[in-house]
Amino acid sequence: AGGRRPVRYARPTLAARAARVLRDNDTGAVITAAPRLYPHMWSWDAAFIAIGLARLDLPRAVAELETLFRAQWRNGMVPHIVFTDDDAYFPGPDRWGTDSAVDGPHGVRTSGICQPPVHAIAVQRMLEIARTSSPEERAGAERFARSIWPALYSWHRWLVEYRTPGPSGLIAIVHGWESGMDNSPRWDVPYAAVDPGDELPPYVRKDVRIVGDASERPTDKEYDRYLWLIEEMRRAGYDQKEVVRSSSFLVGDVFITALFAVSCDVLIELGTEFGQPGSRLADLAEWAARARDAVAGSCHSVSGMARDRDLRANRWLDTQTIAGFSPLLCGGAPDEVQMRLLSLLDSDRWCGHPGLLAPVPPSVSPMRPGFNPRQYWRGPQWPVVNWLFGWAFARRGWHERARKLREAGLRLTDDGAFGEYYEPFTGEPLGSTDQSWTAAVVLDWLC
Ligand code: 2M8
Repeated sequence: AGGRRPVRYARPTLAARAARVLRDNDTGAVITAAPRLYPHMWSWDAAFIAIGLARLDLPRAVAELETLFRAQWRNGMVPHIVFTDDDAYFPGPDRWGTDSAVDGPHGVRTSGICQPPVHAIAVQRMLEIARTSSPEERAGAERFARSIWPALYSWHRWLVEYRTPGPSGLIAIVHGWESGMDNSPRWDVPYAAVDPGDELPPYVRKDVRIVGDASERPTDKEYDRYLWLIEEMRRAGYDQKEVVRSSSFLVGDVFITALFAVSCDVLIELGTEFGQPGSRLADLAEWAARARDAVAGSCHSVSGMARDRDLRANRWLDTQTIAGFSPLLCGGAPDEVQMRLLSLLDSDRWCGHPGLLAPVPPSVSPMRPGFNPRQYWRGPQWPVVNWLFGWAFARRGWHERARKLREAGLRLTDDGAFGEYYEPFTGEPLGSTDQSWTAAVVLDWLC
């Protein structure tokens, strides 16, 4: 622990190392999210992994997303974990208890919640990459985009049908894990109302045995709440309507809503190109517009930052984190709000903080009380999040900003450790090393 970073790899070596991480994490069936800590397939990790793999082996990238979508639930949900038979991760499939869920998939074991909808973005990126390659790769990617489109559409429809409960129009999550930012301070207030009581079946964490320093992971108290929410869902038989009605955690997630809006746009582009039904394209346009309005409508009148909404307590959550910049991902906020967000992002409260090793936006502002530079989603920098902002900025035509984020991301990751997350001041890799999605975004930046 602690530390300077002696090594800086030159780009070709860094690319070779990133490729090796993806190869080494390949079990043959799936590419695990990380070698020891996460020995299964995670939903949004798989999307980023497919982007990185598209540079190395397009058929393998296609297979990865096909594996994920084979586990899609019959109601359309794409589950957040597709389990391998490795039992080194907790909670595994037995604890989730989804085998008897009415809408569960056949022949695979999965968790019972979802993760951010970035899959359409991955498919489009794979297509772009394949188009710079051979005619066979190009044809393969087009075949794939066409064949997966209906499944992507039904995944988006599920989010609208089951997860847009309130008048805010924000997409709701029923577990912090669905946000992908597990223990972000975004969720502290709603989690405070989650009371595990004394009915929580006993359990033993495995993550803290793998990550040497347990303080880089969520606390036991947080885990009790995570596990209690699973218990509630189990009791509801994973019936989505019932889960949304009864879960003690129900929060409109502005970051997911922004990603959903832009992913709907991407699906429209793909669907238009591949001749998908007009009625479905119209649905997507309507969903995108609604989601964008919801994101814009969440912005704080003074700071401009977008906010999550606690749908149980009916109030905005003012905690400022990286998710506050969500309108920059999808657009739709008034120009003046957008300008304010961009200058805030550049300021010393975020990317311009003089102490940062690289100007990558941290998960929480280093100036915020409670910022913790080593603890998971409470301060460290996450290369994938940086990739998402860079991708969105390029899409919005902000090429110079996109280039800067890419350079910053490469500066952060040129130690070649492919950390799950990084200490912003020293650049120390934290959590797992050889994390697949970190290797994948580095590959995308380098090519
Ligand atoms: C982390 O989440 C899992 C639970 O889903 C965990 O801590 O056990 C998050 O960083 C999440 O965003 C990520 O998808 C997952 C695998 O990399 O790890």
